Amino acid sequence: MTKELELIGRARAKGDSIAISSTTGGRTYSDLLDRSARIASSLLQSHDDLKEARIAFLATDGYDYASIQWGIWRAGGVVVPLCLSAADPELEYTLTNSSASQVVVTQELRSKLATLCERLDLTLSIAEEMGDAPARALPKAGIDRRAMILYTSGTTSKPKGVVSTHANIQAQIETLVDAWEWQASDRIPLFLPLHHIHGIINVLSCALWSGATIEAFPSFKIDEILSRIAAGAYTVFMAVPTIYVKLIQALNALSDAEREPIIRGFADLRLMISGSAALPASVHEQWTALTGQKLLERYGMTEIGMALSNPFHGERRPRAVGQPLPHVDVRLKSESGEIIANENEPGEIQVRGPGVFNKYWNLPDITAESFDEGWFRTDDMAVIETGYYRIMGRLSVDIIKSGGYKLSALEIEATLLKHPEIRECAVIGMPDDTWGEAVSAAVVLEDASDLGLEELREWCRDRLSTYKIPKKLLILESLPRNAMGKVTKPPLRDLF
Ligand code: MLC
Ligand code: AMP
Repeated sequence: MTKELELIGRARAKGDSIAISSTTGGRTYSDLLDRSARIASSLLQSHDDLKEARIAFLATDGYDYASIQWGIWRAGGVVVPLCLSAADPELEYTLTNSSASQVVVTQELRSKLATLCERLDLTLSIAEEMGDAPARALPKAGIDRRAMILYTSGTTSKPKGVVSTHANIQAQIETLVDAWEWQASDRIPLFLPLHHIHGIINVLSCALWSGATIEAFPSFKIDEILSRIAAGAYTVFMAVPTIYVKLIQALNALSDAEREPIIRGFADLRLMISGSAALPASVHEQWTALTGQKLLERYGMTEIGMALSNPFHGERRPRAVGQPLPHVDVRLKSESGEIIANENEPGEIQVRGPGVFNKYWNLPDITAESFDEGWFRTDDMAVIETGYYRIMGRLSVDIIKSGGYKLSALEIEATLLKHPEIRECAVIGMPDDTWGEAVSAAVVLEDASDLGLEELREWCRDRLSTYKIPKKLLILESLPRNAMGKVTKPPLRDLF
């Protein structure tokens, strides 16, 4: 079926309401429609339809970001959002792996991509210069068309491109709008990175779908956000556990008089959500003690959107992620391959439903292995306890969750091994009160080396995103190995 995307159609009905306010001022839904149509016309040039061409883009400002994202969609392209803190080799990998046909960037970020695009012979368009293209008729593609590729780290050393269709995205949005009772009167701050679904779907897209208002920050600017909380600027707040830890630390550092209006602001919100990593029960409880708010914890993944959620109405239980969201089927499968029918028996979470992604980009075998009779295998273990799912951890030691980012130990190891003074290495996530897990590297150095943590971190800066750079370094004579000679990671935990 070919008709206008529902996200766009819904925006038309919102006209002059403020969609996104940011440092550049308040922009209405009409502004967003107008600018994205111009960007789409500019991308199309003489073509009728981008026909799923991959267009990579990078923007700090929320309004720029949404205009470019909608512009690519309205021209019939697939969005490939880039990571703001990525290093050059990571950007190059994303651009080449997705075979992006062009890149859109805002003026302020031009220098981050100009040399790379020139080397890769990719057209680099500046968003601010795309407004003068003559308006063209825009294609109306079906919602089964592919819409987005997000890169996610996994048990392969290089990130995989998760391809979602418009129908997948729409299903992911609708389930949350329904479950969390999004309203046009909602106001939400957006400070999460916009190359992952938490920021893209749960915040940006759900808000725009609902006709709500977003206040966009270029990153997590804690002082500015706290002062807006005190001013009663929002109704809904969504963040990763690390952010709640940082908020607790910040509130505890204030005097009673400074803290009081902020606490009142938090207490007045209609909904506060945590997700993307396990929320420790202690953080959940401290937050309630400080603000009176019961955080709603939910569980999701790039490949599936959100799957499990504590209820909007009803008990929000610490350490639990609630029950399947509307239109999402969830089952647990035991190690021996049985579907678990009882409470208190752990198994792998498997998910089915319209929000589940289309495929991994150019990886047919890995895509096939990721499904079990049509159910997506998450690699996360869970158990049902008195009606609620509780996440127990991941099947793989090579996946690290730090600050809400999913990282591959294998990817970081492959980079560290390029260091001329590192002979061998093994990367693990060590428990960390603020970050959930901290990237930690055990290395065997070449004989004459006296490499230290700071020098290694500096070397990593041109090669890895900030959050992948090891926080801890352990120098060993040799790595622990099993009888087959394979490095065994669990014993390393006791050595850090
Ligand atoms: C940054 N730093 C880290 C780090 N990240 N140190 C250890 N571990 C990490 N992960 C260090 C930096 O090197 C720097 O150190 C200092 O912290 C400040 O860096 P920053 O980048 O300015 O930090 P900050 O802005 O405070 O970032 C923290 C954060 C950010 C929590 C706001 O990490 C963030 O936005 N995380 C959200 C990620 C996310 O959206 N994930 C969702 C994925 S989707 P120095 O020494 O230089 O000062 C998904 C599905 C689902 O998971 O279910 O949602
Ligand atoms: P990503 O691949 O970045 O989308 O991250 C998805 C992963 O984050 C999941 O597979 C889980 O391991 C983890 N995750 C998301 N939400 C939660 C949660 N509430 N509790 C524990 N882990 C979570």
